[in-house]
Amino acid sequence: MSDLKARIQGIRDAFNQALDQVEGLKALEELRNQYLGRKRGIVKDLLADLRTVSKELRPELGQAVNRLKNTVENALTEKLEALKSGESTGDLQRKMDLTLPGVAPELGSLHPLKVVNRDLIRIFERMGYEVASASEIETDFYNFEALGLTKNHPARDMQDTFYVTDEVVLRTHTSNVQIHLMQESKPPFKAIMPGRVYRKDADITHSPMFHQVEGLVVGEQITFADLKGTLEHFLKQLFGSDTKMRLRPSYFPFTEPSAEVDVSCIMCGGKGCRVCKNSGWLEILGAGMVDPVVFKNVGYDPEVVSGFAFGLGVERVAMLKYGISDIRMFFEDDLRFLSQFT
Ligand code: 2NL
Repeated sequence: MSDLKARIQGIRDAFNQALDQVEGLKALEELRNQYLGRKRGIVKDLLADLRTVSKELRPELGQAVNRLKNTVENALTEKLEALKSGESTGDLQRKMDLTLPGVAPELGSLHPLKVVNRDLIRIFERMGYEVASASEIETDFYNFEALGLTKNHPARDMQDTFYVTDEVVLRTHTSNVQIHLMQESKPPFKAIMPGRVYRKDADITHSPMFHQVEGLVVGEQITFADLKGTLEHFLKQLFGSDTKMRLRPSYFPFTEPSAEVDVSCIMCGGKGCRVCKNSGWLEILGAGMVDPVVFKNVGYDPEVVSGFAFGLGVERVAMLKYGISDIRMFFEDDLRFLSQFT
């Protein structure tokens, strides 16, 4: 009797020792067969030997053999799990070379219009201008009437307006912002108005939605010389200090006098090339002294205050700066185009 008990303890010790030495799944499978195998497993043999034990001792020894069987089964299962997880990290370590350089994530970049818009705003902010904005959907009054563009004014034909209702339009310029600003504040001030504007027009240089930056300076004794000096400084900042400026007389319904502002060609420096059509000059801005009618419409006394205003198209500047020939490229979200501006 104690004979069998001692054998059970001996088997338990031997199993534990053997299990400690198992290093792979194959060796574990062999150990399982050795102890729990159906035919000649050590534990099976023990159960068979139980039959030779007396009836009185059988229950006690039977329980001992069962406990051994459970211990062996549990230990084998535990070891199997341990080996499996160990094996998978082993696989990973083999497949992953931690000394390889990493893969850099693809970074996005700013849209070219955003870059130009930001540069324009910065130049004016450094001159002390504030940045103003207002709604892109505007009443007829703020988009036209207050600017002196009365209902039957011939200049309304200059702009192909998108109408929402008879009295509400998609703004055709950012000048609506100037009207709101003048109504809300007292001179002197200087401000720029960047934003989206809309006109019924579409070809390689016109988009039904485009971006404008307009500027407005109002105070006592603001002169045409201020306009000239400001714009010359602005254009040198934008295109480089060698840039030359030239003014040509022009017409805008809300300024008098008005001027078209050219810069020496940024491609050839003024010698003449394909971009400037051999003229040496590029048209870049429209500007002028604010018409007294506009001041009257916002409750300013044109005998006391004067001012200048200007406007430019952001797309046009970006097309010239980057040599882009078709305005529609800005709005197609083609990565082959956009990724060139990183
Ligand atoms: C252009 C020309 C211009 C203005 C915009 C303006 C606004 C007010 C009063 C007077 Cl409220 N003027 N804006 C003046 C001259 C030219 O834009 O070619 N834009 C793309």
